[in-house]
Amino acid sequence: MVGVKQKEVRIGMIGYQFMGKMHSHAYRDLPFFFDTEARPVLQAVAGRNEAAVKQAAEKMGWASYETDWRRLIERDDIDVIDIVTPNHTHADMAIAAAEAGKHIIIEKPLALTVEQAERMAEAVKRNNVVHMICHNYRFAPAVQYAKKLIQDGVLGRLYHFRGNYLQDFIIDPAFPLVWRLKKEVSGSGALGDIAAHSIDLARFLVGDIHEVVGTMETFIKKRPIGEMVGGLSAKVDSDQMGEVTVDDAVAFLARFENGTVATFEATRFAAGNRNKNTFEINGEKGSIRWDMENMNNLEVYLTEDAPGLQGFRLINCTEDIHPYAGAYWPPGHIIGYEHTFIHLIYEFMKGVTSGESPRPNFEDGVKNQKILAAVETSAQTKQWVTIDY
Ligand code: SOE
Repeated sequence: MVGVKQKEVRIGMIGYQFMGKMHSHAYRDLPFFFDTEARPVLQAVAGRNEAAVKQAAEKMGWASYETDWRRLIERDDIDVIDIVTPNHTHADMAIAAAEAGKHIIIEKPLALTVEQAERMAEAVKRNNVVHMICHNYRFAPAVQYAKKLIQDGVLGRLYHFRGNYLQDFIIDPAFPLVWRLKKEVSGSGALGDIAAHSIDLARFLVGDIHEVVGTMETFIKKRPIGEMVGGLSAKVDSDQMGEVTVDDAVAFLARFENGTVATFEATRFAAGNRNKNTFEINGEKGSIRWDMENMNNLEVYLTEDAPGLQGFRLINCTEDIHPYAGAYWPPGHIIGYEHTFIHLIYEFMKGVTSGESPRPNFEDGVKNQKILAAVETSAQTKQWVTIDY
C-alpha cells in the first residue's frame, strides 16, 4: 500500500476444507485489489489429521500448522482466529479465542443454539475483541447496490421481501449421512445452513424481523453412514444406515418490525437448483431482484418509467459506482463467488485496524440464531412466534 505503513495481522485458521480454502484464498487475494492498513499473514492452520493439515498448509500457503486448535489459540504470534469448522465446535473455539484476546472471524451459523450464541457474544464483548460472522452474500456488489437504492428511497416504502435458497446436493437418497445432516453437529439442516443466508440478506436490506411462522420437513429419514470429501461432495463409508436428524427443507412467513411482509424458502431438494440464492423486494416505487447464480446483475423495476418502457432493467454491477466493483477490472469484466469473501475479509481487516466489529458481527449472529430457533419452534407448535431480542 503506497504511502501508508501496513501492519501485519497474523491469522490462525481452524479447519481447512471448503470454507478454509475460500478464506485462505481471500486473505491471499485481498492485497492484490484492496488497500488496507492491516495486511493478513497466513501464520498457522489447525486440523486433527497431521498429514492432511500439513498438505493443506503447503497448498494454501500457511507458514505453519497445529494439530490441536487449543495450541493454535495459545500461540502469541497469532492475532486473529478464523473458525471454519463444523458448527458444534464454534462455541468452545470462539469463547477460548476471545478469552485469549484474539479477534475472531467465524463461519455461519454462529452456533447450535441461542444459548451458545449468547455466550459467544458475551465473551467477545467482555474481552473487547473484534468479531465478524461470514454471511458473504451481502458483500456482492449488486447486493450492496440494492442496499444503497433502498437507503436512497428509490423503492419507497417496502412491502415484500421474498427470499429463496434452493440447492439439490443431497437429493439422492444414497448421499450419505454427513455432519451437515446431524443435528448435534450442525444444529439444523437447510434452515441453519442456507435459510440463514437469506435471513442475513433480509435483515441487511430490510431490517429486523418481528415474528415468524413456518414448516419444516425431512424427506429422506435414513441414509448410509459417510463423510464430506471437500466442497459439497461426500463418500459412503459403510453399508450401515443412520438417522437424518435435521430438516431437508423449510418454508416460513415473516413480518418485519417496519411492517414489510416476507416469505422464505430453503431446501436441498430442489432438483436442478445448485446454489439458487435469490431475493425479490417490492416497494411502493418499484422492485429489485437478485440471483446469486448471476450475481453481478441486479434487476430493477421503477413504477415511474414511462408507459411502454416499463419493465425490469438489468444493471450489470461492475462499474466504479458499484460497491467493491471498481477495485477489480474494467466494467463488464465480471467477478464471482470467491470475491464476496474477499470483500468480507476486507471489512474484517478494516475492523481489526479500527477496533470496531464490522457487520454482520456476533450480535447479528445472535439475532439470526433467534430467528432460526423461532422458525423451529413455530414448525413444532404450528403457531406464529415473536422473536425475543
Ligand atoms: C452448503 O449448503 C453451502 O456450502 C453452505 O454451507 C454455504 O454457506 C452456502 O453459501 C453454499 O452452500
